[in-house]
Amino acid sequence: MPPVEELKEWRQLLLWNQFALDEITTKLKILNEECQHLDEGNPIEHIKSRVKSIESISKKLERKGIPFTARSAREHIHDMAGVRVICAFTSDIDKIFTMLSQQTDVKVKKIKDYVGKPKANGYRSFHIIVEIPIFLKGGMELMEVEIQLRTIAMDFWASLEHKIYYKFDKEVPDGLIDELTKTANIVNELDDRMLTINNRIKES
Ligand code: 0O2
Repeated sequence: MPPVEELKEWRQLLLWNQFALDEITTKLKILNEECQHLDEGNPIEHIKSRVKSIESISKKLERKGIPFTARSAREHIHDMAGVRVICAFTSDIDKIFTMLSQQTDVKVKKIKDYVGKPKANGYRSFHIIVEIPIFLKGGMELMEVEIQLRTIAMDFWASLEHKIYYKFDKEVPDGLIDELTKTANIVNELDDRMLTINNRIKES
């Protein structure tokens, strides 16, 4: 394909991913506001979103041994549109997942439950890949979005771990890895205790 045409495909793909992010973010905001209206509190503390950078897409395709084209990115990269939903309590994660997955235009394609089954380093987060429609001038397109659902405590740990990982250029000394895993356990305990407090408040 001529370079100009390929560039156009990339621009379109990134734009469509931004549209998908806009759609899913609106869905999440509506659910949060409705829960507030129904006096059920607000399950979402805040939402972050990003379209994966071209550099990051290129690295991921290279790792997978797939050619760097917009078409193969669309087919093989499932987190080009990414949303991180930060909740107060672990119970909010289930609540948001249930509400979202019940919507008729949301198809859950993949679930990675690192909350039920944390990674060896202690990483906890609930990841889903959903497919949603976006409506364009020429018709409808189905787009994938990766949604990471996690508590404030899980996010705190993951953000610091991510920084450390890059600081050491992915070669984190063993002692530090152990320390990080221990802190992940503390974070887990903190989430459990916060949930217990919240349940007690609700009961009273
Ligand atoms: P960025 O900058 O966050 O986008 P797959 O898509 O199935 O081929 P992948 O991408 O490894 O495989 O999927 P997975 O396991 O769902 O992880 C994707 C994202 O989860 C990562 O994105 C991180 O955001 C986060 N993540 C996964 N494991 C860890 C971890 O051990 N520590 C931290 N801090 N975050 C983690 P990217 O692609 O790395 O980058």
